[in-house]
Amino acid sequence: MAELAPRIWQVIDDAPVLTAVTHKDADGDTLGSALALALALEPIGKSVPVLSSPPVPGAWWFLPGIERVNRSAPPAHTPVFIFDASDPSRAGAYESVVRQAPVVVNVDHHVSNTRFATINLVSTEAASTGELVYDLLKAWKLQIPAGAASCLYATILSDTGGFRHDNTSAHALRAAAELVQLGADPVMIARGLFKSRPASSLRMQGRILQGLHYEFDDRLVWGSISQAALRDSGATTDQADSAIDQLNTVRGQELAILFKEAGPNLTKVSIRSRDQVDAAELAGKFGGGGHYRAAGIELALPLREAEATVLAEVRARMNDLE
Ligand SMILES: [Mn+2]
Repeated sequence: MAELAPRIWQVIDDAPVLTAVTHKDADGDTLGSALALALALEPIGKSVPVLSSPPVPGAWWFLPGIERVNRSAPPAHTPVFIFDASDPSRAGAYESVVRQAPVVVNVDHHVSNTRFATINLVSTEAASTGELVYDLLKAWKLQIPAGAASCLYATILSDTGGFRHDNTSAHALRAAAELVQLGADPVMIARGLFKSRPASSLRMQGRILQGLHYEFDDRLVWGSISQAALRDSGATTDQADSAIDQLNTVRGQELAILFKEAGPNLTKVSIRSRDQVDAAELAGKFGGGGHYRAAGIELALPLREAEATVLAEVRARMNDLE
């Protein structure tokens, strides 16, 4: 950080316009990081368009500055900041914007980051990518406006699962406290993150919970949601994302897996593990990635085939544990 912060500042200093890119299927971390950079740099005269591969999940409506996302076309020949993305393909529709940029700054905390950029600020110690953005803004001695503080607080609250995951470090908690001091609104953000689900998402969760499978003495819990079940409950695929956390609440559990049918030949898989299984490594077997205890896969397979493929590997590993 001490060495990279001045180099990254040089990029900003030299450019009147900077493009901030999130990863596709945007989450609170990637959006909060991009928006915080925009909100913190605007007061010093920078223009920072924020690009996020559509459709941007509606769940992030409460982030300050969210209305500016995708408001303008990608500007040409500007430095690009990309947040929380392990490789350029994660930019989705904006991959070419990243690939064609003269300078790319990659800010991320994923183990799987390929260090693809001109400058790579990658720290797996950080609870959220936004925590790194916070450290940058502090290193640059920039005034952090209340809106940016809320965005950064949201990255930490969301990536630590409300201060429950193993990335809940002293540094993350300290950053959160300092951000509240700077005007971040913890009640608004907690409400936005945890108390703003559409009723349809609760109905959909009911469908998932009813159809769960318990194997290996409840140490493996898995379930799936089909497009038909999604339609019946009135929910969308991105609303299914939070259901995985409900699957991961059984005492003595090692692995929770949720299969989401995203199309006739596309299945999204969410994995949560406890201690004995490396979720990132498991996901990596199928071209996915993530962290030790939380990872994801996108498989170009129909739902049932995706289940069979992943579960064969999973059961082999669960057998090895015994
Ligand atoms: Mn993240």
